[in-house]
Amino acid sequence: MKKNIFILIMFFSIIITLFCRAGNVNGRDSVSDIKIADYEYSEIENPLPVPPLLKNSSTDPLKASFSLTVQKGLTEFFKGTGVITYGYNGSLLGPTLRFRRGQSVDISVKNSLNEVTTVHWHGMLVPGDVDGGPHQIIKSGGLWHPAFKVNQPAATAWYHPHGLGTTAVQVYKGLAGLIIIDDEVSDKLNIPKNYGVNDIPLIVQDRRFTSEGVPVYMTSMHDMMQGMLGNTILVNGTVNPVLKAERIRYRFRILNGSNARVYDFRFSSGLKFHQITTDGGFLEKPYYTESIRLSPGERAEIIADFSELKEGSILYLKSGNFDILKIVVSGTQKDITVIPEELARIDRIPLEKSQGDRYFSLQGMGPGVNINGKQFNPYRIDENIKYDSVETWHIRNVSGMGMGMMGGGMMGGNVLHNFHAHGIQFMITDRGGRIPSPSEQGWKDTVLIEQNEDVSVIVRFLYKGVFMYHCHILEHEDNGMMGQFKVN
Ligand SMILES: [Cu+2]
Repeated sequence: MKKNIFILIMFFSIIITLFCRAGNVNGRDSVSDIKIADYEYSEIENPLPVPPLLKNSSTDPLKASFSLTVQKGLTEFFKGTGVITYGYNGSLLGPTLRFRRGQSVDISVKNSLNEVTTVHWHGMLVPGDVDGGPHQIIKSGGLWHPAFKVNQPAATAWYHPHGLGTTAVQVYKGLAGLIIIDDEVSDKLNIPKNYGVNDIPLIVQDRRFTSEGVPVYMTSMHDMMQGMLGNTILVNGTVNPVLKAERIRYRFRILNGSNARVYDFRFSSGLKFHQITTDGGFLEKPYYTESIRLSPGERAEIIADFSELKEGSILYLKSGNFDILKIVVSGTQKDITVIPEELARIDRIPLEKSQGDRYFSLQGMGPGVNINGKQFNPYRIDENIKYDSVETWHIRNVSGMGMGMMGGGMMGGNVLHNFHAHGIQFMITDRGGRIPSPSEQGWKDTVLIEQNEDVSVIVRFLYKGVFMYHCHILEHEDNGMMGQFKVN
């Protein structure tokens, strides 16, 4: 009886919250008059754009200076349907920032939006006061000048807004960009590294388009539960992208920049590829596989070898039924790159160094999602951690518990969460009682946790300040599935 009343209360609170938040990204429609396209809106193909590298205005090789403006713009995802989007230094997404290990970086961020924003450097090891979480607000018209030293291995990271309760909608409107970190290890590897030529960034996001080609946000009950899932995939902000490729090896830096969708990337032809990195840098050895799973916020670099394919071959990078990127392979270009047997040495933290355990229970649903029974409170520090200490964190997704009826049917079964923490890179030591797959045996800052699954990670805390930990399904984060830890 009690359980039924609880479910009823949850149901009505979800409905109310949903109606308060639902609508067009441009604030036009109500839920009832939106027609969602149930097919890919258009077949017109577009060349895959590559985000430009942002110019470093410093002449000192030990320094890097960048300028970003957060702005509003107009984007035609489909011809003749201009819609308002957000971007950094442009109307959608942002330029790629390229840092070198050892560099002192300063960034000038101007907020030209009519609302507050923040810029979080996801995957960067930086102190809490420049991390760009919900405490480092940039007011409308305001400026922010974070500065930090890059001291971490070569990796692909990214930047995106992280305002209180506004992360999901601001990312959905277009705010996201890549960060590339180079170091001596990446210099020495003879892998594809010519940005935009054989080293291709892929920012993969899904959007829900109406049958008129207009993106809409939060139009169904599912969106509150599982996060916002789209009906169309964008790569680097473009629908139906095509890459004209040579018959050589390509490195793809894949970022799952979606709000809530989990992808199982594979090639349509069954072509196997080498995964070479996880979120925080190179694996020790390439992992030869035919698919890779990435949840929101996660990154992986892969090398695909097209040299054995026939002239004019067409293949697709796919996930489920989605064609994510069409690749047309041709040409006779020579390739001097290799797939090395060894990539990097990883300084693993020995398990016996762990000085303590902490437990994080990802639970609840819809507007009630929480961690350890608590929803986010910016004025509360949830975990106090000693600087330079090593801990084991045990993260559990218990969303399904006691929710049999709703979890099984209407809500679509498996409730996924993932766990991202700022200011750290961790190593997964245990996934569901097993050692993790080779695909996850590198530095991570975001990890997918399926329903009723336990994941343990070991981590050393080398940066001081207040940091967030949260579910990176952005609607869950904004609904309060987030906490704060303080390293001191
Ligand atoms: Cu979640």
